Amino acid sequence: MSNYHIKHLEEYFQVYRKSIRNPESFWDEVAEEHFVWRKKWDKVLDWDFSKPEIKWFEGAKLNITENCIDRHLHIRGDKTAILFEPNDPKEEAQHITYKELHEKVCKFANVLKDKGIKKGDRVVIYLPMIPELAISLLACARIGAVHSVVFAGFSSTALSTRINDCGAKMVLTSDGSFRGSKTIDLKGIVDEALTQCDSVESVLVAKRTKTEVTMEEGRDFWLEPLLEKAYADCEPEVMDAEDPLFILYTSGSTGRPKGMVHSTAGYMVYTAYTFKNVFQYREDDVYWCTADIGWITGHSYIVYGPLANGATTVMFEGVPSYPDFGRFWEIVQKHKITQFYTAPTAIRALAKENLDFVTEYDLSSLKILGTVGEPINEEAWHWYNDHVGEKKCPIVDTWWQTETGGVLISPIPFSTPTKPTYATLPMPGVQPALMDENGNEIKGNQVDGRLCIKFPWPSIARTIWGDHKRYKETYFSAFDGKYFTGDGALRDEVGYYRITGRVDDVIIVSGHNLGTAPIEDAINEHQAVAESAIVGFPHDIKGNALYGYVILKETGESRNRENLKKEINQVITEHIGPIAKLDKIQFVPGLPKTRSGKIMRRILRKIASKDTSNLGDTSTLLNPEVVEKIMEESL
Ligand code: 6R9
Repeated sequence: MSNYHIKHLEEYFQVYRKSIRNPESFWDEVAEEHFVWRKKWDKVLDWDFSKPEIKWFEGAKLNITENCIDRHLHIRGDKTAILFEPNDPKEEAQHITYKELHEKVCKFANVLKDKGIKKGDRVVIYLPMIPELAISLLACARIGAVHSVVFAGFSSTALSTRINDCGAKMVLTSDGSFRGSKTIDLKGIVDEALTQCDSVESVLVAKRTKTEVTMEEGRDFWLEPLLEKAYADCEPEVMDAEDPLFILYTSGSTGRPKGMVHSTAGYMVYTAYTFKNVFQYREDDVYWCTADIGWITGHSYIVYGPLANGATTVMFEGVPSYPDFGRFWEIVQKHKITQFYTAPTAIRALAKENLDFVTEYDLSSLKILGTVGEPINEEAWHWYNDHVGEKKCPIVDTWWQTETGGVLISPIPFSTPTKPTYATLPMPGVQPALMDENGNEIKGNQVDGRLCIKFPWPSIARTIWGDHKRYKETYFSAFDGKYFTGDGALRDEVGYYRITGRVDDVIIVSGHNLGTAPIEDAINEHQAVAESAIVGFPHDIKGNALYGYVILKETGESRNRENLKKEINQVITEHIGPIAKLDKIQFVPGLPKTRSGKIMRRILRKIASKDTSNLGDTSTLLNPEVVEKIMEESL
């Protein structure tokens, strides 16, 4: 039996049981067999959730880039490591082999060293989805610098807040970025951010859009000429298992951003292990995750997890709607993608368009589909399954968080039977628990509660940069001795988990915290509804009542609004019960979303309770104009 690659359900249960009975020997074996170490660990795990302190593979020495690059050179040096698909379909795709990746990363690492970056220094990366982005993460890791990627769609304020929080010495950026038909002036945004930052000594600028930019003498340098001169080999810095690998700020749908710190060895072992199993990766596969490397999904499942497995990983610079809504499927056909991993928000957007955009392309190379980021509603799940997977590709609904580093709950394709809207079963080594409001664990099946994890897994974030107290308060204080995810979940009759949404957003209905997802799912079943979001608002008599924001499909626009409201409540009554009926329904043109596609319910809640004087941090909001519109027309 191989611990590393699970191939059927029976094997999953065997491996899972073993991983719970003796987590240390389980992870010891995985780490021993599948990675290269400069020195093995003295102890597999040391942990105390009350402090909290978590250490995996203490005493081990390694460099993650040796695992992601060097060790592949002899066996798959000429294999494509990174397949870059540009924004403009007319521009040629780039195939970067493992050998080329090695050279590029080494050169980049030497440039960083030349500019004074040393082990432990923080480097903020504000780059579009071009190869330099993936290469820069690896270059930092090569020399032990701590990278902190800021999604290149964030504003200058969001950028400067993050630079200051981690005290970055350097910023990596580009002249501009292409997104669909738009060109964005990234360097200008960096310049503006840097007026607020003192720690940054140098800025390296990659050339992409060839737009004119201002270069500040002594601070700003073009990357290319430096790379050209750089030496093509760079000895990897030997790191301790627990040395920080990167800081990544959570998307900030609630309050001030938190710089989650991930360490080296545990993160590597867990992302590689889950990548292999969740995507059943095989040597000749071409794997594509559509996320941006600015999110944890991109870190773990575009860069580190795939490369640690010697995979071919696709990086796409553009957007799903350019030059038209068939772009994703055109890419699947062109590169014969085998695993395709995206977010429900993208699926819903594409499902709204004409089906011809999908059927026009040959998607027969696909074997496995994945989703991540928010609960996937039933309608979107079926659309994905029927039209993209043509009913032959299992859908892995992967639940996890920036804080967890890797996937915690997901089906293992071809092993775990899937069920729409269910993330199904925990990964080996992961021990979920559902908790009630009084802090007791709810045992048994067909129950719902707050989702906690009872035992550490290797890639759990170790702290919040500069604020360990906040780390403890946020994740380890709500439930004694457990990591609290902030999500609500239910466990069905066979023990499958369904994530129902953030518990801050939960509205207690008839003693049950149904979560926002199942109610929204019901609303979305109405044929005129494209998308919806519900929040609670104070109600004189009931204490709490439901307010629904509903986006109509084009076909619903001409319908009588009062009738639609009745019908929507009828659908909710049928699916959930009259208790979950909405008191107010507002038809809206869009929903406020973070740039990673998550609904900012905090804002909707404020509008519903007529408390709009201070909307909090909106610097990561994708569509501020929608908020204005919703406020104007609120009920
Ligand atoms: C990986 C990522 C984390 C939050 C998480 C949960 C929601 C993610 C989900 C899901 C239902 C899934 N979430 N995956 N909800 N089903 N498959 O998205 O990290 O950006 O930190 O967000 O996203 O609410 O707590 P992050």
